Amino acid sequence: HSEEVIGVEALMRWRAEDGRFVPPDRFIPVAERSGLIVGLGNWVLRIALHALARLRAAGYDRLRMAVNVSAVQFRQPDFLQTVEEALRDTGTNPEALELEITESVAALGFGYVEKLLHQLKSAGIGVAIDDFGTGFSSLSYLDRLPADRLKIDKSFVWALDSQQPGRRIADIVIELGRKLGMNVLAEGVETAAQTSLLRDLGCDDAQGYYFGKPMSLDELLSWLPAPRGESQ
Ligand code: G
Ligand code: MN
Repeated sequence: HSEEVIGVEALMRWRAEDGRFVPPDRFIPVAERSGLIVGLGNWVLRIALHALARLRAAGYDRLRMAVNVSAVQFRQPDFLQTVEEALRDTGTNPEALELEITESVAALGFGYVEKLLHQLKSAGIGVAIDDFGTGFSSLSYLDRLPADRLKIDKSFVWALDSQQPGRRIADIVIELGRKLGMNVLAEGVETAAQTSLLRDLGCDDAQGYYFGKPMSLDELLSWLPAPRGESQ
């Protein structure tokens, strides 16, 4: 609503030896199946928190960093400890970190997920439910999970461009998130028309190519408007 940049999402990129990029939807499932995602995910978390420290040092002291977490990482018994260590080692305020999980964590069992989310919340770490609406959602679970943010999957945002039926899901998800007391963020926003529709529907926040394309940290530092200098 204010056009302010509230945060960034860390996105893993892999450039192969021939210089071409291997897309994350190809290498992440392989990393998950092989278990390599655990080490890779921990590395990403640390790189992202170091990047956040650089952003904060440059005056962007309110920015948050969102980091995607695979269900495979989430089910590691030492997951919370790993995150807390990364926060400590990088001197990051836990409130500045938001972990993105998908509905696929439901496969780990409600009790497990609920307990871990409560622990993350007590540690001050934010949690967002990513790609919401595309996975295995159980609404009764959702009501009891202490997540901070619901991220509407981009397919529903893109459907806003079509006629009436396409709009209904985004509308419903926004309403659902609000009623559950969560912040609602739309993913994959590409046009001004989508932005204004989402605003009218009461969506809190948005991300997507319309605002900024994925970029390196150095590109981000020059892309961001000058910090306003008001420290908290
Ligand atoms: O290429 P694209 O920007 O669409 O990739 C974004 C998606 O790729 C994310 O929403 C997420 O699903 C996946 N992804 C990117 N980086 C990471 C990461 O560090 N960890 C995990 N688990 N998934 C990631
Ligand atoms: Mn994400």
